[in-house]
Amino acid sequence: MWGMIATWRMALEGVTKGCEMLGRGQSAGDAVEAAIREVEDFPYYKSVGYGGLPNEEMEVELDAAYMDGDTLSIGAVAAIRDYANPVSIAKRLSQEQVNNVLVGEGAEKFAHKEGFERKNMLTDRAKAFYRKRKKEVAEQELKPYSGHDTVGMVCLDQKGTMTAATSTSGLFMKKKGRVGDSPIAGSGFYADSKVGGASATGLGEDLMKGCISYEIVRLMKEGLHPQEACERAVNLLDQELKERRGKAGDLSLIAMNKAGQWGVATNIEGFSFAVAVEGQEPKVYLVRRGEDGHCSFEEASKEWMDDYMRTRMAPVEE
Ligand code: SD4
Repeated sequence: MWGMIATWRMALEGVTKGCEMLGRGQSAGDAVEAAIREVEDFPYYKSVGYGGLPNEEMEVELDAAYMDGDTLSIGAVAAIRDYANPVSIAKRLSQEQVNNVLVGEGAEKFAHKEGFERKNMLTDRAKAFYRKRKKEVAEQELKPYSGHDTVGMVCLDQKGTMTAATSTSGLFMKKKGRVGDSPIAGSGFYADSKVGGASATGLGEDLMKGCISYEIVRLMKEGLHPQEACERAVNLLDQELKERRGKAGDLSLIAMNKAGQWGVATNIEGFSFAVAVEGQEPKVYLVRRGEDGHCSFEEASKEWMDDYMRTRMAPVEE
């Protein structure tokens, strides 16, 4: 059995590519990296890689991570600028004994020495979004961009190896140096080939409060199906945050276990994800959260898919 699950519709092309690799018997490490690179390279996704939205100072600072569920090796970069594929740098860092997580200039130096592709990641389109946002309510509370798009993936290969990886430009207009959950092990991602993996998207500051990806893997280890594990973890964190802080940020999670069973949960409207397992084509689903906190999903219609691309690629009205 092999499979792959990822946050948001935008992961579909990457998941498709990754699954072709998995079907040919390639490793979960290579498949997840190739899948995330696909998303990083596409200029119209505003929260990942090239074309990602800038921070307060109009710089694109990216976070990314990679985890190997066999060895539990982790690699991550945070607030890295001017590199095309942060996920590949993270994967490379996971092979080191120490210095696995590098930030800012240190991460850039490492990437330069290792010969990774440099690229100015700030597009004219992202600049236009920046100017537009500046004009809008200046003191608006910082939250994930609507239809926000951090990519997080969990992958299972034919040999039973599981990996997880993430890539994001984080929150639009974040402070320089701000780091979200995506490069933080246990919060934005976690993978253990003996159990399964999980990955998150949403408000990093709140996702971190529950170490939520680890929590889901822990629940799967206790025997819960990925769907149950995701719902329990998301609902509990949502409830705790509301109780203790009066509100909860966006929390959306995907997970897969070592048998290729998968699950998702969210506390928002409009969360989508892409998934494929051996014998099942990659598809995009939309999640609906019921009153009882139970999440159901249905395949995205052709109209929805077309509309998604149309809005992503529409000119930016300043
Ligand atoms: C962050 N979790 O940096 C990310 C943002 C995100 O879709 O998921 N956007 O907090």
